[in-house]
Amino acid sequence: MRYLTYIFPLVFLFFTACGGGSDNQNQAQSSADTQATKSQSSDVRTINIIGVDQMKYVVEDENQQGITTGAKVGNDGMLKLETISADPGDKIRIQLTTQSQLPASAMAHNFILLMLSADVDAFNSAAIKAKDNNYIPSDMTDQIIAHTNLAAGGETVEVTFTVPEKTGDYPFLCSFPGHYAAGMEGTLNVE
Ligand SMILES: [Cu+2]
Repeated sequence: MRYLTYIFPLVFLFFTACGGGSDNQNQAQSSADTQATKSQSSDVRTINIIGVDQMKYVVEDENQQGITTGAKVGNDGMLKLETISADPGDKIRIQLTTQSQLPASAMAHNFILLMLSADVDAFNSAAIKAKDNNYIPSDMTDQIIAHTNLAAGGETVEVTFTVPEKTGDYPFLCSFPGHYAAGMEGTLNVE
């Protein structure tokens, strides 16, 4: 009987090794996605973003639904995230991972989505002084639609929100000091 312990992992290995090529896997994945969309109208679209030491939001997969990208950042071929497009009422989950070897005090990122009417420069200036509140200015929270916590190197944070009904270009930024000025920002285009 004790040999079963060794046989089961081998059987697993066998099936894994016989799995189809990556094309087949992608097809299976996309059809699974379609089915999920059909069966659940309240589906949440997840967008994976990486925060890098160059103080930019970048993406590993530029083919994620509804995003546009710009210049290459760093040597890993990752592209700067420029915009996220969404329909009013969409549910979006932002997952932000920080890639850094630096300590949290020197390098961390967040994702803050502001109202259409927000003054981004003023918000950012206030945020820099709000270190004790993780760079969220407590007297300007009425300008925030959604935000993550800070993610230090190796950490992932996320926030899920419903896209506003009013169309327009909503600004988002990282409020860690210096990052917005360095280009860690973009827009959510609601159309
Ligand atoms: Cu940042």
